[in-house]
Amino acid sequence: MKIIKAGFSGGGLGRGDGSNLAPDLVVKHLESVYSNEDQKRCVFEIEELVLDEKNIEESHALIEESVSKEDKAIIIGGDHSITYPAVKGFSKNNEDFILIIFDAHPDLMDDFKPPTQEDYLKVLVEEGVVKPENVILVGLRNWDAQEISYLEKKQIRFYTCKEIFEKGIKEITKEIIIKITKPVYLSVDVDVVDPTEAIGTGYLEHGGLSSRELIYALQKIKETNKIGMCDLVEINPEKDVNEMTSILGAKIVGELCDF
Ligand SMILES: [Mn+2]
Repeated sequence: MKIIKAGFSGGGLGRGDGSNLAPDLVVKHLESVYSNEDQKRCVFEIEELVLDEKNIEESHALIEESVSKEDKAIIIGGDHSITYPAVKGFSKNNEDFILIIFDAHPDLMDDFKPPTQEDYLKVLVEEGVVKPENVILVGLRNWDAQEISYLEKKQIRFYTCKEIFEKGIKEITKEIIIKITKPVYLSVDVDVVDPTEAIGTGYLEHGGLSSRELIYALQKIKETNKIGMCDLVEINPEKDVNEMTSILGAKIVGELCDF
């Protein structure tokens, strides 16, 4: 599996500072991932992007170009703003696709220019890169009023942690898989996981998924053979304890390594 290291935190509005260090640490811990739970040996080919923290436009353009050249890859960020150029790059090769995002937040604040971690999804929808009916958000539990009204206005499907708790992750995963009729771009913001397991991130939101629930959902989505591209974002080594969140990141990448 191709790994694209996109250690960029310049779209993190200051709170993402440190997330640029995540790719090195996640890749370091991949050395301890021998085979995943599907007994697949994980072999990685690493590409490192040289990105300028002070130049969002240029860095995003490099990410977009790099992603557009790949059929399949796992992109390790970086703050969530990198999903903006990565999805744009993916959309060049996939006219119609589904965007599945695991995140505690919808990232639908009013447009900043250029896109940041708080509004990248709104910009993708507003620019028509992804159709709102093709977006699925999983794990939401903190949002601004304007984000709630935008979700309603655009009729974007979302699963809150409350709904996931009520129905159980197996049922929710089944509902998601039924909707997978096209290629998938999968984005995983590590803050979807509860801070007890993923403390190394910018926005701590209690009441999150367990790592097992996330991994189960990812494994099942992988089994559809529809994933084209995925990213893992918002791991912040500067806020981490004993590199635990980076180790979780390596676990996630390992489980996804054979899509
Ligand atoms: Mn988030």
